[in-house]
Amino acid sequence: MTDTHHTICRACHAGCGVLVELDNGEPVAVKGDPDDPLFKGFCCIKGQNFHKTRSSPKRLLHSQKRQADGSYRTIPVAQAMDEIADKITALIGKQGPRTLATYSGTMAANASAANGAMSSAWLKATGSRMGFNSNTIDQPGKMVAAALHGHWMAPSNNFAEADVLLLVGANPLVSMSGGVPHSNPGRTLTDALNAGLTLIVIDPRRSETARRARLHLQSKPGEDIPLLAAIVHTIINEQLFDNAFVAEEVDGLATLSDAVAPFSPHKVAERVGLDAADIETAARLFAGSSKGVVTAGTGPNMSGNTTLLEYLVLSLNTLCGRWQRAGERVHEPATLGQPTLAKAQAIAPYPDYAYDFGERIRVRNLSNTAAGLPTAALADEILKPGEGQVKALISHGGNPVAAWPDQLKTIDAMRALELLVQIDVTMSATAKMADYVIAVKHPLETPGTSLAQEYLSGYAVGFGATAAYAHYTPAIVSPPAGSDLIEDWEFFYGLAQRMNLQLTFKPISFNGTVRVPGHKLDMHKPPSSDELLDMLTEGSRIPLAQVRQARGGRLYPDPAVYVLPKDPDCTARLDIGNAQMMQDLADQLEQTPRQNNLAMRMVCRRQINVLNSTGMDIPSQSHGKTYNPAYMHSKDIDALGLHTGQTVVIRSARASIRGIVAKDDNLRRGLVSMTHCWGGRPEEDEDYVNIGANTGRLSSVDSDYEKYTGMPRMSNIPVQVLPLA
Ligand SMILES: Nc1nc2c(c(=O)[nH]1)N[C@H]1C(S)=C(S)[C@@H](COP(=O)(O)OP(=O)(O)OC[C@H]3O[C@@H](n4cnc5c(=O)[nH]c(N)nc54)[C@H](O)[C@@H]3O)O[C@H]1N2
Ligand SMILES: Nc1nc2c(c(=O)[nH]1)N[C@H]1C(S)=C(S)[C@@H](COP(=O)(O)OP(=O)(O)OC[C@H]3O[C@@H](n4cnc5c(=O)[nH]c(N)nc54)[C@H](O)[C@@H]3O)O[C@H]1N2
Ligand code: SF4
Ligand SMILES: [Mo]
Repeated sequence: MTDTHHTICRACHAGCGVLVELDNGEPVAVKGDPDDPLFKGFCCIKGQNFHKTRSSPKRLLHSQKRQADGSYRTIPVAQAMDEIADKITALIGKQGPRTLATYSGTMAANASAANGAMSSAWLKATGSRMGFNSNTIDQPGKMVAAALHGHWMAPSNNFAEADVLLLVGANPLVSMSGGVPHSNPGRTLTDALNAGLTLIVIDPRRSETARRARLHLQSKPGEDIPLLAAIVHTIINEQLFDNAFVAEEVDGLATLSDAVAPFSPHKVAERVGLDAADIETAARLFAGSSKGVVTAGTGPNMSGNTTLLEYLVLSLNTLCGRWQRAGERVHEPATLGQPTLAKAQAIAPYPDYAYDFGERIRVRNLSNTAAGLPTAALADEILKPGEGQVKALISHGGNPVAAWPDQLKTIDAMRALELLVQIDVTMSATAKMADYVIAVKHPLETPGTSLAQEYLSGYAVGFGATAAYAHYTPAIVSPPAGSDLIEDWEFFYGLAQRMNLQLTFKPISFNGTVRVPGHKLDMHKPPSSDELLDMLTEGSRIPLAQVRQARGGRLYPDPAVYVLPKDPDCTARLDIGNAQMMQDLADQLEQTPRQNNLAMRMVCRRQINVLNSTGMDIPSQSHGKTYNPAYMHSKDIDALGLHTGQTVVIRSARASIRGIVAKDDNLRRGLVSMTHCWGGRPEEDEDYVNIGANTGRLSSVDSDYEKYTGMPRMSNIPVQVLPLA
C-alpha cells in the first residue's frame, strides 16, 4: 500500500516542503510538492535522496563505544549517557567547566530547532562558556561587521521587490544560500530576471549563477575588498547614493569617502583583474536601481578579512538606503519565531561586543566574537597544556575532521582529547575518532518546523525566510525496528538529568525580537519533542497549533506586519566609517607579494549533490563520482603539462593533497577550484579515487588568519600543482 505525506526536507538548511511516499510504511521516494506555495514543486537531488540516508547500510542504528583496540562496539544509549555524564563530571571537578567544549555544526538544529536550543541550555547549565559553532569557519564577518555598523530595525529590501542584486562570491543556484531565496532559487531567479531584475555577480568562476548575470565581474580571488572599495568610491564620487537616508540615519560618510579615495576603479583595475569601466558599470547599475541588495557568500569571506569585507557590504547597502522604511509591509515577518518588531530606525553599533570580549582564547590573542568563539582556534585550545585546557568535546551535527581548516592539527587535537563524543547518523570522519558515537534519529523520524529558516533571517542581509511561510511536520516514520536511537536534544537532556542540572530552555532571539525568559524544564519527566517546539514558538504571530493543522507548508500573511515609524526620541545612527575598519582598509593598500613557487590559487566551490561532508556515500546522489575533482582552466592544464584525469599533488605552504585534474573553462586562469569536506585522514590518502581529498588540509590556522575572528584563509590559498611522481 502506498501513501503520500507532506514533510520538510531537512537534508539542508533550505527546508523545502516536499512529499514523501511510503510503501508499506517504508519511505520509497521524496519529491517536490507542487502545492507548496513557496517551494512550488522544487526538490533538489539531495532531497530526492533524503530517505536513502535513512535506509543506507552506513546509517547507525545503535550508539558506539570505542574499544581499547580502536574498534567500535554497540552500547545502549542510556549506558553511554551514564558513562559520558560521569566522565564530564569528573573532568569538571578536576579542571573546572572550561575543560568542556561543544561544537555545533551545520546539522545541529536542522532536524529540529529543539536540538540546538537544548545543547545551549545544557552547556550553560554546566558552567562552561566554551560553545563553538561552524559560523566562525564560514562567514563570521557578517555578525562582527554588523556589530560595528549597527542594525536597521526593519528588513532590507526583499528579493520580490528588488530591481538589482549584487552577489559577491555566492552561488545560490547551487548552495540555496544567500542572495536568491532558498526556496526554488532557479525558478525564482528566472521569474525575477524576466520581470527585469539586474543581476551582477563577482566571482572568479563563471558560476551557475554568474552565467545568468547581466554583468559578471570575473575578478581575481581575494581582491573583493579593493573591488568593493572601488564600487563605493564610484558611488560616492558620482553622488549616486541615497542622500536623504544617509543624512538622516548614518554617520561616517566623510570618513568612508576619504578611506576609499585611493581605491578608484582605475587604480584597482589591474590588481583585481578587471577593466575599470566594468567596475564603474557595476557601481552605476547597483546604485542606479531603487531597490535591491548586495550579499556576499563564502568565497570572499574565506579569502581573508571577512570582517572588513562584510563591513563594506553593509556600508554599500546603507549608502544606497536598501532598508525598509516606515509604512512598508514586511514580507517576511517572523511566523513561528519570536515576533518581529519592525521600526524604521537604527540600533546603534555595539563595538564592545564585536570581538575581543567575553571568554578569552589562550592562543593568538583571540576571544569571543559576535559570531561566537573562533572554531579555528579550538584545536589549539585542546592541544595547548595549562590551566583551562579543553579535554572534552561534544560535537553534534558537525564533522570537525572533515570540515575544520588545518585538518592535520584537527586530527592531533581529536587524538589529544580525553573525551570526544560525536552525535551523528553515520560513522563520519569524526565519529571514527570518537570515544562515543551517539546514534540519533533521522529527521523523517522526528517532528520539525520551518523555524530554522526564520532563524537564518537574523544572520545577514539576503538570507533566510523571504515570505510569511510556515511548515510543521510530524515524524513520518518510526525508527527502524530493533534500533536504539534518540533525538539530539534527548542526549543533552539525558546528560543534564544524570549531572543533576536544571535546564532553562529558550528560543533564539535576535535584535528587534522580543526576548523571553525561557522555560525551566521538569528534570524528572522529559518533555516530548512537540512540547519543546511549543515552547520555542510560544507567543508566535501564528500559533504552532494552527500550523500543525495544515497539510504541508502555507503562507500566513495575516496579521500583516508594517514597519513602524522611528521613535521620536531615537538618536541611534548606523556607522559606515568605523575607525578600525578604515584603518584595515588603508592597510589593504599594501599588497602581499606573490610567491612564484606557489603561483596557483586554490578556491572553494560547492556542488549541488552533496552538503559539506554528507551525501557522498549515497550512490544515486553521488552518481558514482566518488571524489572531488581539481578543476582548472584547460589552458592552465596545458601550460602545466597536465591532462584531464591525471593525478596531481596540490601543495600549499602548510600541507599537500592529491587531486584528479578536471577541465573547467568557466574558471579564471591560475585557479584550482575544489569542493571541501571530501577525503579522510592521512592514512586513507592512497584511496583518493574513492574518497577524494580534503582541501581543509591546505589551510593553516596559525599563519594566515583574520585577527578578529581567527578565521583562516580557506579560499584563494597559494598552491603549487605538480604531477604525482
Ligand atoms: N549543495 C550544497 N549546498 C550548500 C552547501 C553544500 O556543501 N552543498 N553548503 C552550505 C553551506 S555550509 C554554506 S555556508 C553555503 C555557502 O553558499 P555560497 O556562499 O553560495 O557558497 P558556494 O556555492 O561555494 O559559492 C561560493 C562562490 O565563491 C567563489 N569564490 C571563491 N573564492 C572567491 C573569492 O575570493 N572572491 C569571490 N568573489 N568569489 C570567490 C566560488 O567560485 C563560488 O562560486 O552553502 C550551503 N549550501
Ligand atoms: N576548505 C574548506 N573548508 C570548509 C568550507 C569550505 O568551503 N572550504 N566550508 C566551511 C563551512 S561554510 C561550514 S558551515 C563548515 C561545515 O562544517 P560542519 O558543520 O562541521 O560539517 P558538516 O559536514 O556539515 O557536518 C554535518 C555532520 O552532521 C551529521 N548529520 C547528518 N544528519 C544529522 C542529524 O540529523 N543529526 C545529527 N546530529 N547529525 C547529522 C553528518 O553525518 C556530519 O557528520 O565547513 C567549513 N569548512
Ligand atoms: S534544497 Fe534540496 S536538500 Fe535542501 S531542503 Fe530543499 S530539497 Fe532538501
Ligand atoms: Mo557553511
